[in-house]
Amino acid sequence: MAIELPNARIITCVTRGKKTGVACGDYVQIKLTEATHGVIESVMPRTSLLYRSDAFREKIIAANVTQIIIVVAAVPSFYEELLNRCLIAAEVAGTKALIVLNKSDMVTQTQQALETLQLYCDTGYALITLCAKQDVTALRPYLGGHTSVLVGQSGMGKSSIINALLPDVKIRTAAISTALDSGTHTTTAAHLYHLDANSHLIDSPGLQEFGLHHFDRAQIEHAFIEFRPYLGTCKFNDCKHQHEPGCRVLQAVSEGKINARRLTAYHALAGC
Ligand SMILES: Nc1nc2c(ncn2[C@@H]2O[C@H](COP(=O)(O)OP(=O)(O)O)[C@@H](O)[C@H]2O)c(=O)[nH]1
Ligand SMILES: [Mg+2]
Ligand SMILES: [Zn+2]
Repeated sequence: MAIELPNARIITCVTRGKKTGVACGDYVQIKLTEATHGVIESVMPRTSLLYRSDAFREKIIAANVTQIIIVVAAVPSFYEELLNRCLIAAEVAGTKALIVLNKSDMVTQTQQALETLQLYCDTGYALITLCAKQDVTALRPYLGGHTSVLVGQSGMGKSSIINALLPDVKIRTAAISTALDSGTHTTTAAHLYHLDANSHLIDSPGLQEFGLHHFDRAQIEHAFIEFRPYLGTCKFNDCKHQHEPGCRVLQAVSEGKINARRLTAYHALAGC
């Protein structure tokens, strides 16, 4: 894998033996074997780790990020469940979350997508709308001092946004149709780019799913930020907020303080 040295030179390194688990964004200690090659000796402690998992395996998305930028677009349509999963992962990882609705040039569809996304603004998440093909200045104020990872389904425009921010980089982008036939232009591995000395961007491969098997119910519950004032106040300690008497979360839903769509999303994610 490619490792950047403190002098900005990029060399190729291998991991020792079977030791894997090095992620994009990691700081590593290496031993040079040749001028342009080395061996990764160890991974430095991480300040954050974003990963997904299903029942069988875990996949690291990025390490040491401070902000997760979830890129959605009206075309091709985005999965709201995936958006919720990304937000949960950001909360558990302790990073900021920003939602970017790209392809605002598709005016009518964007309007509809904004109606769906209003719920997330009401919940407290920052949302910006932009067109990677025309203008990404709306995003710039959010990037300073952060290591941001762009996540989302394929075809939403993650690579296009990074290209617009860093015109010298020219990452290849792909229409969804070509991406599906053994495509050569989709992002297949995460890659870190420097915006300036203190701000970095990680482009990640498209996500079709975002398994959260590694989180328990309490973590997921706390990651629904608007639930927090009510957690621990239900009549039953192990309340699943379904039909239990004395459930303060259900009460908050009936009072319009929590949106029912988020409670449904919670039940789907927590498997209850
Ligand atoms: N109409 C429109 N298309 C865009 C925009 N941004 C990206 N695209 C197109 O969407 C497709 C997917 O873009 P890409 O950056 O590869 O998406 P990624 O898979 O999320 O990295 C490409 O065909 C882009 O040209 C935009 O703002 N408007
Ligand atoms: Mg891409
Ligand atoms: Zn409850």
